[in-house]
Amino acid sequence: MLRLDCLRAIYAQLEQCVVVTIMGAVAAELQSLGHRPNFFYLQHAMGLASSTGLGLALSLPQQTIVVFDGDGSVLMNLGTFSTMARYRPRNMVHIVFDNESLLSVGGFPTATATGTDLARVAEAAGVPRTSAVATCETFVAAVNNALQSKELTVIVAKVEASGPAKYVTDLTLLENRFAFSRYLKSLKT
Ligand SMILES: Cc1ncc(C[n+]2csc(CCOP(=O)(O)OP(=O)(O)O)c2C)c(N)n1
Repeated sequence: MLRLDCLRAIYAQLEQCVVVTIMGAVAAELQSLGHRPNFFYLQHAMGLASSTGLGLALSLPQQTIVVFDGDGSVLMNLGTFSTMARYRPRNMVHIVFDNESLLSVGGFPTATATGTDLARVAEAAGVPRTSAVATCETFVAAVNNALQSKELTVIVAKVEASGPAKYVTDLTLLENRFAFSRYLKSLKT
């Protein structure tokens, strides 16, 4: 399964959500489908996309927050699942694209390549809804279920370790940050 195909399959639904991604390949892929003011590509702070999403979910309870993460990033901040489960926002879907590697910086293998199961880690941390998917159809179904369930959900999607040739977006962090901030302020909360 290709991450780009997954993103393409749910892209239309993201219009109604507040979206945070990690830096690198996934940010470039999402932006290649078309940037929207409700998309924030978190740069540099590896591992903290879900923490950013959690803060947004708690402060914007009327919005649905979707976080696109990577296995390497989650492994740098594994405690995030416990913190998410502790606060248990009903409006947050955390999608981890697990390509078993640090693709954006050369493709070094991560611990998910040798047995760490992030969906089970999330479940053991107390996240109420978790799923592991490996096909585009099951991915779309899992996302639709999560959006309808109104319950904190972690979806771990096994994807191929391949992505765009260029991993940079053509938006600078500051430009994205200010536009996203204005978008958030425009929301009726
Ligand atoms: C604290 C920190 N360490 C290292 C980096 C460099 N870095 C940027 S992207 C990345 C890999 C991210 O891996 P993963 O989350 O699995 O996503 P993928 O690149 O595979 O899509 C690394 C190590 C960083 N930005 N911040």
